[in-house]
Amino acid sequence: MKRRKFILNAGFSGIATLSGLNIVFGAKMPKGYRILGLQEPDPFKMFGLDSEMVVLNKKPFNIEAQAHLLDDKVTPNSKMFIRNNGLIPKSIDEDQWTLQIEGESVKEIKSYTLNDLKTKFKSYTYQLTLECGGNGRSEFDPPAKGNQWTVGAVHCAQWTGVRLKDVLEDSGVKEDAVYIGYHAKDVHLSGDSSKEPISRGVPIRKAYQNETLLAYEMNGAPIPLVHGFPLRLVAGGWPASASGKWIHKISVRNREHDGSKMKGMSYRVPRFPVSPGEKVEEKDMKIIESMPVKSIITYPKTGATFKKSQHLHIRGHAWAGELEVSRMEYSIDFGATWVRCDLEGPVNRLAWQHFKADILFPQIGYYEIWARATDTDGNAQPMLVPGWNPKGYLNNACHRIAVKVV
Ligand SMILES: Nc1nc2c(c(=O)[nH]1)N[C@H]1C(S)=C(S)[C@@H](COP(=O)(O)O)O[C@H]1N2
Ligand SMILES: [Mo]
Repeated sequence: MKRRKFILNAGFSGIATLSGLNIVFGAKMPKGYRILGLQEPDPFKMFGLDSEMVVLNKKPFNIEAQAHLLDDKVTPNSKMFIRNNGLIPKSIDEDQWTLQIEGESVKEIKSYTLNDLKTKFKSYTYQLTLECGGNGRSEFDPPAKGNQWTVGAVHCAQWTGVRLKDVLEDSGVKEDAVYIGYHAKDVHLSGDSSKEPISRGVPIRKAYQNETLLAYEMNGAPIPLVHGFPLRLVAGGWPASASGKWIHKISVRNREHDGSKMKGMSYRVPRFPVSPGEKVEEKDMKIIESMPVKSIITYPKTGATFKKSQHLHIRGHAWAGELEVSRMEYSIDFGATWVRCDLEGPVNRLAWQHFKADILFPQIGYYEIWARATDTDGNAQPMLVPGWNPKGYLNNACHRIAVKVV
């Protein structure tokens, strides 16, 4: 792909040009007409999205799923939410791509081509849950700025690549290493190439987990451009912001990584509970690590109608950051009583788990089905929106759907 810039010029001559190219019948264009070459590209076509995906923002692209779209056990590309902080890199040459391991705490700076990674190290495939830290933000009151995600900023795709720890070991990591930070090829919204849209990372202990991958495949094929082609860090169970797309450098740090969106209020929550709307100082904020326990009902679609005589088979997924989900329940009486669902174990650590249940409704009418997951530490999802925080992160309130029984 070649970097192109569309610039429309209509000089004194009255001759319209697009990027220096003469628009031959430009003088005949209806007044105020926006030529195709300048129109927004269609994200549905560009990213091959399911027609029911919801676009929250076009610059940068932020697109979410709806609960019923997430029904597959492995999320297909067409139903994966998209979260960009900057502009998708345009010119990527896979053959020229390198990953450099650098930083104060690396013994030797090393550079790997994609082919080096693929041939020198053992590859692994895991299904990994990635949820945006701001998933559910739209429910906070007072509202928090940022993408107003509802429930659809989560996916669990299959990632193939090499273990970050194997590559770090190969480069040689010094004893004082505490953190790694990623550097990526996306472009800052300002167009300023000296600024990085995002450069986050994880502590060494997370970097060294078996499931923390430098991935080059997603769902059995090269990673789609929008999800990080040709190389992505994948750190399942943590806010997805830790999983850098389009990465070309990993810095091994002797202190907490201080890249773009690591400091200030970004991807941080208060160290202690605060009241809604309260001003919180930066020093009282801490970095989000493992994501909290959560679940989603993916069948039926909210609003569906069923016959009273019919058993309703509900299903969905549950996940719990670094932990597992140990219990899954549903309620049809607004949480007065809870009934156990069937819950499967994860296919591998950090993958979401599937649940199902059979419901027979006592009488006709309107119902809400609420779902509640509990993790292996005994933490259950709250029924209502949990701890308000300035940036609107970590809303793991119970998901609910409406059904009519006739
Ligand atoms: N380079 C880069 N990596 C990135 C981002 C980004 O903007 N640039 N966004 C992060 C955030 S905030 C999220 S939630 C996930 C979204 O991943 P997805 O678009 O593949 O769903 O990517 C993360 N990795
Ligand atoms: Mo995110």
